[in-house]
Amino acid sequence: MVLEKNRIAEFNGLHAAAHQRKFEFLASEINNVEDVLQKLIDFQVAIPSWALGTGGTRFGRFAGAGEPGSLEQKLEDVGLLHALNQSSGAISLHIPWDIPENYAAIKAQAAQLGLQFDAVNSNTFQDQKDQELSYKFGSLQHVNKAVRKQAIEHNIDVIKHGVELGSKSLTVWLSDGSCFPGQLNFRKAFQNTLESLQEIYAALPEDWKVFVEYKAFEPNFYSMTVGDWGQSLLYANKLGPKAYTLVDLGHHLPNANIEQIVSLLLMEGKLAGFHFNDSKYGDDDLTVGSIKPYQLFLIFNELVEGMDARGMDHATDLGWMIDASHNVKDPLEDLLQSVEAIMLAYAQALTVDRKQLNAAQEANDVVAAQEILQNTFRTDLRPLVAEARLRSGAALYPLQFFREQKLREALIKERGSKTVATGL
Ligand SMILES: [Mn+2]
Repeated sequence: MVLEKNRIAEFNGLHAAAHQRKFEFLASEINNVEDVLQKLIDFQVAIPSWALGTGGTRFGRFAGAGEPGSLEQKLEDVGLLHALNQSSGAISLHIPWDIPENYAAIKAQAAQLGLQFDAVNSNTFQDQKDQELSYKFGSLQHVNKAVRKQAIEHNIDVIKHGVELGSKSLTVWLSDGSCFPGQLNFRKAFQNTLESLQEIYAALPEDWKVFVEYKAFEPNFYSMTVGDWGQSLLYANKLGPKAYTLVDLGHHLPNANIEQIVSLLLMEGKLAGFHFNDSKYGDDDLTVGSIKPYQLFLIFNELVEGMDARGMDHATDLGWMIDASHNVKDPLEDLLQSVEAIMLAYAQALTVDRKQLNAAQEANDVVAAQEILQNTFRTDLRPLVAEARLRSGAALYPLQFFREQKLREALIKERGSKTVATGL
């Protein structure tokens, strides 16, 4: 489904006057508002190919209607999101769920929709139909060298797909670990994993990066071989300058101070980027900002501070991606909400008075420091984010547009009500 530009312009016209009043009031309160707007316009969040269908749990899956049934339709969906918010200009593919049959055609379609190919993702957490050896007891860590070799070759194969598409990074998330004490020799598992990663690293093209993602638990419940940021950083440091640590918000133990982790990884020049989601208990795959919006703001606050300290470009120097997929919402509506939450937290972080905050920190003025952060967090910046969308040709209110214009209904008409997207 292609969205005609004039439909968005018409919608924006209806809401322009009310928006303008709110924006002008807000703009008068913000220093360097034009600079902030440009940063919001430049910022893009990648959409993973597996988030476009309704997610499931191990108990069941309740597929929605009009879900994309092919890679082409997944690109269409991300193109639709991008047309609505102009902030979703990239797609992240999962191999082997989304192997292109024709690279040139897929690249042409993406270009037409204004989309880039973000990091490619390997999969050694499940066995594929025609796979020779099983990953039941791990992949890159496996005690059997032949299994490790198969997993290494898969990762190198994923890099080759990425090269064809114009991706520049490989994300490795391992489900490797153990479920019971005594099952694994931790040191040997680490060494095997490191050696496997070294072989994958050696296959990276010159201008590529590898992101080592960590997760505290699940599917293994006693130990994970890349279980936290310390372990990931160990691998990244041992691998070399093209290896980085990737932070997935849902992959921590409860109450972990993620903003501090982010700050220190940035300081070390080893932060790859983000997988955004939210959770109440652990890896719940919920909509970004739906449970802990203040934490999201505090993370962005450290990101902006840390990136500025290193002279980094917010839009291009880290990888930004949503990684969430759950059971009960329309996936496109969910993604619109997630991108909005990310843009809002980023806008808040951009408007923190850093001079004042720094002065409060230097003076041990704890109360003032808290006031500065919370004043910013409690300021409603939604008109600022909407203005950035307006200026980039997106819809002032993407979710409202999606519903009023009955876009899901149009997709169901086109694709049918019994389509199931590949993925989790
Ligand atoms: Mn992730």
